[in-house]
Amino acid sequence: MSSFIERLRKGYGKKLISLHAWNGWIIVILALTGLMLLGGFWRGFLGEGRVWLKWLHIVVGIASLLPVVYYLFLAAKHWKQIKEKPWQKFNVIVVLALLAGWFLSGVLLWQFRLVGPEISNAALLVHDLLTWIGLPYIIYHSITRTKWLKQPHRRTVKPIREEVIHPAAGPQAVYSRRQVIKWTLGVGIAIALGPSFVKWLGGSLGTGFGGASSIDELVAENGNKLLPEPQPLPASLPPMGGGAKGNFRVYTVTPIPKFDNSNWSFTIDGLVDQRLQWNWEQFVALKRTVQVSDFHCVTGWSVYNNTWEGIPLKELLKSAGVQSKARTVKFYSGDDVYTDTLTLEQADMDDVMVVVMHDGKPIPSDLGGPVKLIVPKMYAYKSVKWLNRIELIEGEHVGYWEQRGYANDAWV
Ligand SMILES: Nc1nc2c(c(=O)[nH]1)N[C@H]1C(S)=C(S)[C@@H](COP(=O)(O)O)O[C@H]1N2
Ligand SMILES: [Mo]
Repeated sequence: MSSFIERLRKGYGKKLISLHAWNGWIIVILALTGLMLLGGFWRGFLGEGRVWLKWLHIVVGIASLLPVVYYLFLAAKHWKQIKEKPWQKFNVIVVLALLAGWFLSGVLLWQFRLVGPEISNAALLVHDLLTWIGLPYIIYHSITRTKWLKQPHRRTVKPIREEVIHPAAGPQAVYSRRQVIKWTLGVGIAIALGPSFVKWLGGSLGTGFGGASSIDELVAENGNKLLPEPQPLPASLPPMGGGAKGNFRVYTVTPIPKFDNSNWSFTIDGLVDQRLQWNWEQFVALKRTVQVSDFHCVTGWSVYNNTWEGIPLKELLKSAGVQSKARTVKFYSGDDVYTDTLTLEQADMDDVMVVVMHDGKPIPSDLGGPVKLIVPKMYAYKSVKWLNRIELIEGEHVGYWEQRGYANDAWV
């Protein structure tokens, strides 16, 4: 073992440099794939590619452990070498802490089924938070470390003239210009990323476990115009569950559809005794009930204690009369793309609901309003947004995310 370490330490300088480069590339790949997985824009654009991207992110994430382990062999010597350089020491500690934090929270996210929604939810928060801190830090670090900044003699604009004019102030002038560039960069990165960071922070932490102002924001920006507005039952307002905890991330694979009374309807058809269709005025008049349940997305976030008001799926199916040939309930979204299914047995669960209100307010267009499905015992990709048609079919159908690799039985 010790001879192995000795061999490692030979040519140590070169090794450190290539280690640094490897680590840099790994971080670049993880940052790009991670940001694409996060972004709503890419989510729609990628479709099936998203599943592959997620695997790439996970595999490279695991591989990121290798340079760290390799570094640990060289660490003692490196540490001695930078004894007098507090900033370099600080940098090594920051980078190692970031990598460790990303790695651990990443493993928990990867194993979300094993650890359950509460832990994976926390892991997602940590993973995102580290990204918001770590990425600007690493971008800053990598830019300020380029040769251009480190070796003033390579610059095209040389400080020679300053030296000629103010010989004594020569070296200082070089230093201060470098400082200026660094500061400009730092401030630039902060300005570029700051607002999104604050928004994220507000969404995830500040309001996430207190009031729910960002749901309120989405309600205020509701793109649908459907009248009359549904009137909440007493159990809905004030919400029986005391108000949702957490915030929804707006997920969609299409542009967000907008509805008004002229283009919205709701249909139950297929293998039913009686095909049913409602316009909005008729649909809001249907008898509703209220339930409190949690909403879990398979990517790791959850919203707890939602007070949903709507029509139990069971009741809708009963009123249409399901024929004995039917095996599968197929749900269609008004985005004309997204579909999903439940078996008739699953559709018979009491808490599967076609909802029109959340915490006593209409469901905003961003969150799938005016009407969406909720299946509390399953991951939220079953919760079809902009639900406008239920078809009973004999065979099977593979839903949008199921076609792209998610499990057909989405039990939490
Ligand atoms: N029509 C439609 N429904 C959908 C989706 C979608 O992209 N389109 N995404 C699903 C997924 S994966 C989740 S987590 C939830 C997200 O609901 P939200 O956007 O209201 O937070 O909607 C589900 N229903
Ligand atoms: Mo999801």
